[in-house]
Amino acid sequence: MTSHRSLRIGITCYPSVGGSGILASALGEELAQRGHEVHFISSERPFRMPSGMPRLHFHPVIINDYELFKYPDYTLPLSVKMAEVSREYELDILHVHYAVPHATAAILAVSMLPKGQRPRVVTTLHGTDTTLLGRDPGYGPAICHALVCSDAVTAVSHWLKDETHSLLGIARRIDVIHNFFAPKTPRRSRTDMRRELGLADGEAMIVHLSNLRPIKRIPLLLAAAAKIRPSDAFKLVILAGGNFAPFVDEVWRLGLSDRIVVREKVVDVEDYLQAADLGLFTSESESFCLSLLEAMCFGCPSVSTSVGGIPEVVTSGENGLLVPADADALARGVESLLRDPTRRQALGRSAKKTAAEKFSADVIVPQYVELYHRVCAHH
Ligand code: GMT
Repeated sequence: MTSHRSLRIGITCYPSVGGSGILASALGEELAQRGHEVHFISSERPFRMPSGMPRLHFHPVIINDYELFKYPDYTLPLSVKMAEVSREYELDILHVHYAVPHATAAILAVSMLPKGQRPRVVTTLHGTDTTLLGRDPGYGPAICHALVCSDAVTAVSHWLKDETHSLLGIARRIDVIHNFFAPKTPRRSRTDMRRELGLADGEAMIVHLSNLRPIKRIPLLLAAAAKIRPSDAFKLVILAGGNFAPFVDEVWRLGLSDRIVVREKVVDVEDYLQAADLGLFTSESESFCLSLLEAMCFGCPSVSTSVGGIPEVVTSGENGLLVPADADALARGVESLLRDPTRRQALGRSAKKTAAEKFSADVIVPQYVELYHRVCAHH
Protein backbone atom coordinates (compact mmCIF):
# COMPACT_ATOMS: atom_id res chain seq x y z
CA MET A 1 0.00 0.00 0.00
CA THR A 2 1.40 3.45 -0.92
CA SER A 3 1.90 5.95 1.88
CA HIS A 4 0.25 9.33 1.37
CA ARG A 5 -0.21 12.68 3.08
CA SER A 6 -2.95 12.87 5.69
CA LEU A 7 -6.31 14.15 4.53
CA ARG A 8 -9.13 16.38 5.80
CA ILE A 9 -12.35 14.45 5.45
CA GLY A 10 -15.95 15.48 6.06
CA ILE A 11 -18.30 12.57 6.87
CA THR A 12 -22.08 12.73 6.74
CA CYS A 13 -24.37 9.95 7.92
CA TYR A 14 -27.61 9.38 9.76
CA PRO A 15 -26.80 9.61 13.46
CA SER A 16 -29.41 7.11 14.62
CA VAL A 17 -29.08 3.35 15.04
CA GLY A 18 -28.49 1.80 11.62
CA GLY A 19 -25.71 0.05 9.79
CA SER A 20 -24.73 2.99 7.62
CA GLY A 21 -24.31 5.35 10.60
CA ILE A 22 -22.41 2.73 12.58
CA LEU A 23 -20.04 2.08 9.70
CA ALA A 24 -19.52 5.81 9.06
CA SER A 25 -18.75 6.47 12.75
CA ALA A 26 -16.29 3.59 12.89
CA LEU A 27 -14.62 4.75 9.68
CA GLY A 28 -14.26 8.30 11.05
CA GLU A 29 -12.70 6.97 14.24
CA GLU A 30 -10.27 4.72 12.35
CA LEU A 31 -9.27 7.52 9.97
CA ALA A 32 -8.59 9.89 12.89
CA GLN A 33 -6.49 7.19 14.56
CA ARG A 34 -4.48 6.93 11.34
CA GLY A 35 -3.66 10.65 11.42
CA HIS A 36 -6.40 12.09 9.18
CA GLU A 37 -8.58 15.03 10.27
CA VAL A 38 -12.24 14.03 10.34
CA HIS A 39 -15.26 16.32 10.50
CA PHE A 40 -18.65 14.75 11.10
CA ILE A 41 -21.44 16.89 9.64
CA SER A 42 -24.74 15.52 10.86
CA SER A 43 -28.03 16.50 12.48
CA GLU A 44 -26.94 14.87 15.76
CA ARG A 45 -23.77 13.31 17.09
CA PRO A 46 -23.65 9.81 15.54
CA PHE A 47 -24.50 7.43 18.38
CA ARG A 48 -21.30 5.40 18.22
CA MET A 49 -19.02 8.41 17.60
CA PRO A 50 -16.41 8.61 20.41
CA SER A 51 -15.91 11.93 22.18
CA GLY A 52 -12.67 13.64 23.09
CA MET A 53 -10.63 11.94 20.39
CA PRO A 54 -7.90 13.98 18.69
CA ARG A 55 -8.61 15.01 15.06
CA LEU A 56 -12.29 14.03 15.35
CA HIS A 57 -14.77 16.92 15.16
CA PHE A 58 -18.52 17.22 15.08
CA HIS A 59 -20.50 19.97 13.31
CA PRO A 60 -24.24 19.87 14.00
CA VAL A 61 -26.68 20.76 11.26
CA ILE A 62 -29.44 22.92 12.70
CA ILE A 63 -32.81 22.03 11.24
CA ASN A 64 -35.43 24.72 11.73
CA ASP A 65 -39.08 23.91 11.87
CA TYR A 66 -40.42 27.02 10.10
CA GLU A 67 -44.19 27.29 10.34
CA LEU A 68 -44.12 28.44 6.75
CA PHE A 69 -43.06 24.95 5.61
CA LYS A 70 -45.38 22.02 5.91
CA TYR A 71 -42.34 19.68 6.16
CA PRO A 72 -39.03 20.52 7.88
CA ASP A 73 -36.19 20.65 5.35
CA TYR A 74 -32.93 18.80 6.09
CA THR A 75 -31.18 18.82 2.71
CA LEU A 76 -30.56 22.57 2.35
CA PRO A 77 -29.20 23.29 5.85
CA LEU A 78 -27.04 20.16 5.48
CA SER A 79 -25.57 21.36 2.19
CA VAL A 80 -24.94 24.84 3.62
CA LYS A 81 -23.13 23.30 6.60
CA MET A 82 -21.14 21.01 4.29
CA ALA A 83 -20.04 24.02 2.24
CA GLU A 84 -19.19 26.01 5.38
CA VAL A 85 -17.10 23.22 6.94
CA SER A 86 -15.42 22.49 3.57
CA ARG A 87 -14.40 26.13 3.24
CA GLU A 88 -13.32 26.67 6.84
CA TYR A 89 -11.32 23.45 7.22
CA GLU A 90 -10.23 23.12 3.58
CA LEU A 91 -11.65 19.63 3.27
CA ASP A 92 -10.20 17.32 0.65
CA ILE A 93 -13.13 14.92 0.72
CA LEU A 94 -16.83 14.95 1.56
CA HIS A 95 -17.71 11.31 2.20
CA VAL A 96 -21.44 10.75 2.44
CA HIS A 97 -22.98 7.54 3.73
CA TYR A 98 -26.42 6.68 2.41
CA ALA A 99 -27.17 8.51 -0.82
CA VAL A 100 -30.51 10.05 0.15
CA PRO A 101 -30.33 13.00 0.56
CA HIS A 102 -26.67 13.15 1.57
CA ALA A 103 -25.19 12.76 -1.91
CA THR A 104 -27.51 15.43 -3.31
CA ALA A 105 -26.61 17.78 -0.44
CA ALA A 106 -22.89 17.20 -1.07
CA ILE A 107 -23.20 17.94 -4.79
CA LEU A 108 -25.07 21.14 -3.98
CA ALA A 109 -22.49 22.10 -1.31
CA VAL A 110 -19.64 21.66 -3.77
CA SER A 111 -21.36 23.77 -6.40
CA MET A 112 -21.70 26.60 -3.84
CA LEU A 113 -17.92 26.76 -3.47
CA PRO A 114 -15.46 28.46 -5.81
CA LYS A 115 -13.44 26.15 -8.07
CA GLY A 116 -10.16 25.27 -6.34
CA GLN A 117 -11.90 25.07 -2.95
CA ARG A 118 -14.12 22.15 -3.78
CA PRO A 119 -13.70 18.87 -1.92
CA ARG A 120 -14.19 15.64 -3.85
CA VAL A 121 -17.46 13.85 -3.19
CA VAL A 122 -17.40 10.15 -2.30
CA THR A 123 -20.78 8.47 -1.92
CA THR A 124 -21.14 5.12 -0.16
CA LEU A 125 -24.28 3.16 -0.91
CA HIS A 126 -25.52 1.04 1.96
CA GLY A 127 -28.58 -0.71 0.63
CA THR A 128 -32.05 0.72 0.84
CA ASP A 129 -30.80 4.00 -0.64
CA THR A 130 -30.76 2.11 -3.95
CA THR A 131 -32.85 -1.01 -3.40
CA LEU A 132 -35.86 0.83 -1.97
CA LEU A 133 -35.58 4.53 -2.78
CA GLY A 134 -33.87 3.94 -6.12
CA ARG A 135 -37.07 2.28 -7.35
CA ASP A 136 -39.20 5.23 -6.30
CA PRO A 137 -39.82 7.53 -9.29
CA GLY A 138 -39.93 10.42 -6.83
CA TYR A 139 -36.33 9.74 -5.80
CA GLY A 140 -34.67 7.66 -8.55
CA PRO A 141 -33.65 10.51 -10.91
CA ALA A 142 -32.22 12.59 -8.02
CA ILE A 143 -30.23 9.58 -6.79
CA CYS A 144 -28.87 8.88 -10.30
CA HIS A 145 -27.89 12.52 -10.70
CA ALA A 146 -26.04 12.60 -7.37
CA LEU A 147 -24.24 9.33 -8.15
CA VAL A 148 -23.20 10.44 -11.60
CA CYS A 149 -21.90 13.74 -10.16
CA SER A 150 -20.00 12.09 -7.28
CA ASP A 151 -16.25 11.76 -7.80
CA ALA A 152 -16.44 8.15 -6.56
CA VAL A 153 -19.23 5.81 -5.58
CA THR A 154 -18.73 2.78 -3.39
CA ALA A 155 -21.08 -0.06 -2.48
CA VAL A 156 -20.76 -2.31 0.57
CA SER A 157 -21.13 -5.52 -1.47
CA HIS A 158 -20.86 -6.81 -5.04
CA TRP A 159 -24.54 -7.63 -4.82
CA LEU A 160 -25.39 -3.99 -4.07
CA LYS A 161 -23.12 -2.77 -6.87
CA ASP A 162 -24.86 -5.04 -9.40
CA GLU A 163 -28.29 -4.16 -8.03
CA THR A 164 -27.51 -0.44 -8.33
CA HIS A 165 -26.36 -0.79 -11.92
CA SER A 166 -29.40 -2.77 -12.95
CA LEU A 167 -31.98 -0.78 -10.98
CA LEU A 168 -30.75 2.70 -11.76
CA GLY A 169 -29.37 1.92 -15.20
CA ILE A 170 -26.26 4.01 -14.66
CA ALA A 171 -22.97 3.11 -16.29
CA ARG A 172 -20.64 4.82 -13.84
CA ARG A 173 -17.86 3.01 -11.97
CA ILE A 174 -18.83 1.70 -8.54
CA ASP A 175 -16.07 0.39 -6.28
CA VAL A 176 -16.93 -2.37 -3.83
CA ILE A 177 -15.54 -1.76 -0.36
CA HIS A 178 -17.02 -4.21 2.10
CA ASN A 179 -18.04 -3.21 5.60
CA PHE A 180 -15.70 -3.72 8.53
CA PHE A 181 -16.06 -4.01 12.27
CA ALA A 182 -13.44 -3.14 14.87
CA PRO A 183 -14.75 -4.61 18.13
CA LYS A 184 -14.03 -2.83 21.37
CA THR A 185 -12.89 -4.88 24.35
CA PRO A 186 -16.00 -5.94 26.31
CA ARG A 187 -16.38 -4.18 29.64
CA ARG A 188 -18.25 -6.94 31.44
CA SER A 189 -17.42 -10.63 31.55
CA ARG A 190 -19.32 -13.36 29.72
CA THR A 191 -20.42 -14.78 33.07
CA ASP A 192 -21.76 -11.39 34.24
CA MET A 193 -23.63 -10.86 31.00
CA ARG A 194 -25.21 -14.30 31.07
CA ARG A 195 -26.28 -13.75 34.66
CA GLU A 196 -27.71 -10.31 33.82
CA LEU A 197 -29.67 -11.80 30.92
CA GLY A 198 -31.05 -14.59 33.10
CA LEU A 199 -29.40 -17.44 31.20
CA ALA A 200 -29.35 -20.72 33.11
CA ASP A 201 -26.35 -23.08 32.96
CA GLY A 202 -26.40 -25.00 29.70
CA GLU A 203 -28.91 -22.61 28.10
CA ALA A 204 -27.68 -21.32 24.74
CA MET A 205 -27.78 -17.60 24.00
CA ILE A 206 -29.10 -16.84 20.53
CA VAL A 207 -28.68 -13.20 19.55
CA HIS A 208 -30.47 -11.00 17.03
CA LEU A 209 -29.43 -7.37 16.50
CA SER A 210 -31.29 -5.04 14.19
CA ASN A 211 -33.40 -1.91 13.91
CA LEU A 212 -36.52 -4.16 13.68
CA ARG A 213 -37.75 -2.57 10.45
CA PRO A 214 -40.15 -4.74 8.37
CA ILE A 215 -37.27 -5.81 6.12
CA LYS A 216 -35.78 -7.67 9.13
CA ARG A 217 -38.93 -9.86 9.36
CA ILE A 218 -39.25 -9.94 13.14
CA PRO A 219 -42.48 -12.02 12.88
CA LEU A 220 -40.45 -14.71 11.04
CA LEU A 221 -37.71 -14.47 13.69
CA LEU A 222 -40.29 -15.09 16.43
CA ALA A 223 -42.03 -17.86 14.48
CA ALA A 224 -38.68 -19.61 14.02
CA ALA A 225 -37.85 -19.23 17.72
CA ALA A 226 -41.20 -20.81 18.63
CA LYS A 227 -40.28 -23.91 16.61
CA ILE A 228 -36.84 -24.54 18.13
CA ARG A 229 -36.69 -27.80 20.12
CA PRO A 230 -36.10 -28.43 22.92
CA SER A 231 -37.90 -25.19 23.65
CA ASP A 232 -36.06 -24.64 26.93
CA ALA A 233 -32.58 -25.06 25.40
CA PHE A 234 -32.09 -21.37 24.61
CA LYS A 235 -32.92 -17.74 25.17
CA LEU A 236 -33.22 -15.36 22.24
CA VAL A 237 -31.67 -12.02 23.14
CA ILE A 238 -32.88 -9.23 20.86
CA LEU A 239 -30.71 -6.11 20.80
CA ALA A 240 -33.31 -3.78 19.42
CA GLY A 241 -32.34 -0.61 17.61
CA GLY A 242 -36.06 0.20 17.36
CA ASN A 243 -39.25 -0.09 19.38
CA PHE A 244 -40.04 -3.70 20.29
CA ALA A 245 -43.52 -2.91 21.67
CA PRO A 246 -45.40 -3.84 18.44
CA PHE A 247 -44.08 -7.42 18.75
CA VAL A 248 -44.90 -8.07 22.40
CA ASP A 249 -48.35 -9.57 21.73
CA GLU A 250 -46.84 -12.00 19.24
CA VAL A 251 -44.25 -13.08 21.81
CA TRP A 252 -47.08 -13.96 24.22
CA ARG A 253 -49.21 -15.58 21.53
CA LEU A 254 -46.33 -17.86 20.58
CA GLY A 255 -45.66 -18.76 24.21
CA LEU A 256 -42.20 -17.24 24.04
CA SER A 257 -42.37 -14.84 26.97
CA ASP A 258 -39.82 -16.78 29.03
CA ARG A 259 -37.52 -17.32 26.00
CA ILE A 260 -37.10 -13.75 24.74
CA VAL A 261 -34.99 -11.05 26.35
CA VAL A 262 -35.09 -7.61 24.76
CA ARG A 263 -32.57 -4.82 25.27
CA GLU A 264 -33.19 -1.53 23.49
CA LYS A 265 -30.63 1.02 22.21
CA VAL A 266 -27.58 -0.92 23.38
CA VAL A 267 -24.31 0.90 22.69
CA ASP A 268 -21.84 -1.68 24.08
CA VAL A 269 -22.85 -4.51 21.73
CA GLU A 270 -19.51 -6.19 22.44
CA ASP A 271 -20.59 -7.06 26.00
CA TYR A 272 -23.54 -9.01 24.64
CA LEU A 273 -21.84 -10.56 21.63
CA GLN A 274 -19.05 -12.15 23.64
CA ALA A 275 -21.74 -13.96 25.65
CA ALA A 276 -23.65 -15.20 22.59
CA ASP A 277 -23.49 -18.73 21.14
CA LEU A 278 -25.38 -18.22 17.91
CA GLY A 279 -26.81 -15.38 15.78
CA LEU A 280 -30.19 -15.55 14.05
CA PHE A 281 -31.05 -13.28 11.11
CA THR A 282 -34.22 -13.44 9.06
CA SER A 283 -33.96 -10.41 6.75
CA GLU A 284 -35.85 -10.18 3.50
CA SER A 285 -33.05 -8.11 2.02
CA GLU A 286 -29.63 -7.12 3.27
CA SER A 287 -26.81 -5.55 1.34
CA PHE A 288 -24.18 -6.84 3.77
CA CYS A 289 -25.58 -7.35 7.31
CA LEU A 290 -23.14 -5.58 9.56
CA SER A 291 -24.77 -7.18 12.63
CA LEU A 292 -23.87 -10.62 11.35
CA LEU A 293 -20.24 -9.50 11.01
CA GLU A 294 -20.32 -8.01 14.51
CA ALA A 295 -21.30 -11.44 15.85
CA MET A 296 -18.63 -13.20 13.72
CA CYS A 297 -15.93 -11.03 15.30
CA PHE A 298 -16.76 -12.73 18.61
CA GLY A 299 -16.60 -16.25 17.18
CA CYS A 300 -20.38 -16.39 17.10
CA PRO A 301 -21.65 -18.09 13.92
CA SER A 302 -25.13 -17.31 12.60
CA VAL A 303 -28.08 -18.99 11.01
CA SER A 304 -29.37 -16.58 8.41
CA THR A 305 -31.53 -16.23 5.35
CA SER A 306 -29.45 -16.19 2.20
CA VAL A 307 -30.26 -12.77 0.79
CA GLY A 308 -28.47 -9.89 -0.96
CA GLY A 309 -24.82 -9.53 0.03
CA ILE A 310 -24.95 -12.01 2.93
CA PRO A 311 -23.35 -14.85 0.88
CA GLU A 312 -20.32 -12.55 0.46
CA VAL A 313 -19.94 -12.61 4.25
CA VAL A 314 -21.09 -16.14 5.11
CA THR A 315 -20.14 -19.36 3.36
CA SER A 316 -22.76 -21.84 4.46
CA GLY A 317 -21.36 -24.81 6.36
CA GLU A 318 -17.98 -23.12 6.71
CA ASN A 319 -18.49 -20.06 8.94
CA GLY A 320 -22.26 -20.07 9.46
CA LEU A 321 -25.45 -21.51 7.97
CA LEU A 322 -27.59 -20.03 5.20
CA VAL A 323 -31.11 -21.42 5.06
CA PRO A 324 -34.38 -20.76 3.21
CA ALA A 325 -36.68 -18.07 4.59
CA ASP A 326 -39.15 -20.23 6.46
CA ALA A 327 -39.61 -20.78 10.16
CA ASP A 328 -39.04 -24.55 9.98
CA ALA A 329 -35.78 -24.30 8.05
CA LEU A 330 -34.49 -21.58 10.37
CA ALA A 331 -35.45 -23.60 13.46
CA ARG A 332 -33.85 -26.80 12.09
CA GLY A 333 -30.67 -24.84 11.31
CA VAL A 334 -30.53 -23.50 14.86
CA GLU A 335 -31.27 -26.93 16.38
CA SER A 336 -28.52 -28.58 14.35
CA LEU A 337 -25.97 -26.21 15.89
CA LEU A 338 -27.42 -26.28 19.40
CA ARG A 339 -27.15 -30.08 19.35
CA ASP A 340 -23.56 -30.06 18.13
CA PRO A 341 -21.43 -27.59 20.13
CA THR A 342 -18.24 -28.91 18.54
CA ARG A 343 -19.45 -28.02 15.06
CA ARG A 344 -20.87 -24.72 16.29
CA GLN A 345 -17.52 -23.78 17.80
CA ALA A 346 -15.68 -24.78 14.62
CA LEU A 347 -17.99 -22.56 12.55
CA GLY A 348 -17.47 -19.79 15.12
CA ARG A 349 -13.66 -20.03 14.87
CA SER A 350 -13.90 -19.90 11.11
CA ALA A 351 -16.32 -16.93 11.33
CA LYS A 352 -13.85 -15.04 13.49
CA LYS A 353 -11.04 -15.82 11.04
CA THR A 354 -13.11 -14.59 8.08
CA ALA A 355 -13.95 -11.41 9.98
CA ALA A 356 -10.27 -10.74 10.71
CA GLU A 357 -8.96 -11.67 7.26
CA LYS A 358 -11.60 -10.03 5.08
CA PHE A 359 -13.58 -7.50 7.10
CA SER A 360 -11.27 -5.94 9.68
CA ALA A 361 -10.44 -2.23 9.90
CA ASP A 362 -6.87 -2.96 8.86
CA VAL A 363 -8.06 -4.59 5.65
CA ILE A 364 -10.88 -2.18 4.76
CA VAL A 365 -9.87 1.32 5.95
CA PRO A 366 -6.79 1.50 3.64
CA GLN A 367 -9.13 0.79 0.70
CA TYR A 368 -11.08 3.97 1.51
CA VAL A 369 -7.85 5.94 1.95
CA GLU A 370 -6.57 4.73 -1.44
CA LEU A 371 -9.85 5.74 -3.03
CA TYR A 372 -9.69 9.22 -1.44
CA HIS A 373 -6.21 9.74 -2.85
CA ARG A 374 -7.28 8.47 -6.24
CA VAL A 375 -10.10 11.01 -6.50
CA CYS A 376 -7.89 13.81 -5.15
CA ALA A 377 -5.27 13.02 -7.81
CA HIS A 378 -7.76 13.18 -10.68
CA HIS A 379 -8.92 16.73 -11.05
O1 GMT B 1 -29.93 -2.60 8.15
C1 GMT B 1 -30.60 -1.58 8.17
O2 GMT B 1 -31.78 -1.60 8.04
C2 GMT B 1 -29.92 -0.26 8.32
C3 GMT B 1 -29.23 0.08 7.05
C4 GMT B 1 -28.52 1.40 7.13
O3 GMT B 1 -28.21 1.92 6.07
O4 GMT B 1 -28.27 1.97 8.15
O5 GMT B 1 -28.37 -1.01 6.78
C5 GMT B 1 -27.86 -1.13 5.50
O6 GMT B 1 -26.50 -0.73 5.61
C6 GMT B 1 -25.68 -1.60 6.39
C7 GMT B 1 -24.28 -1.01 6.49
O7 GMT B 1 -23.69 -0.93 5.24
C8 GMT B 1 -25.70 -3.00 5.77
O8 GMT B 1 -24.87 -3.85 6.55
C9 GMT B 1 -27.13 -3.52 5.76
O9 GMT B 1 -27.18 -4.76 5.14
C10 GMT B 1 -28.02 -2.54 4.99
N1 GMT B 1 -29.42 -2.95 5.13
C11 GMT B 1 -30.17 -3.23 4.07
O10 GMT B 1 -29.76 -3.22 2.92
C12 GMT B 1 -31.54 -3.64 4.39
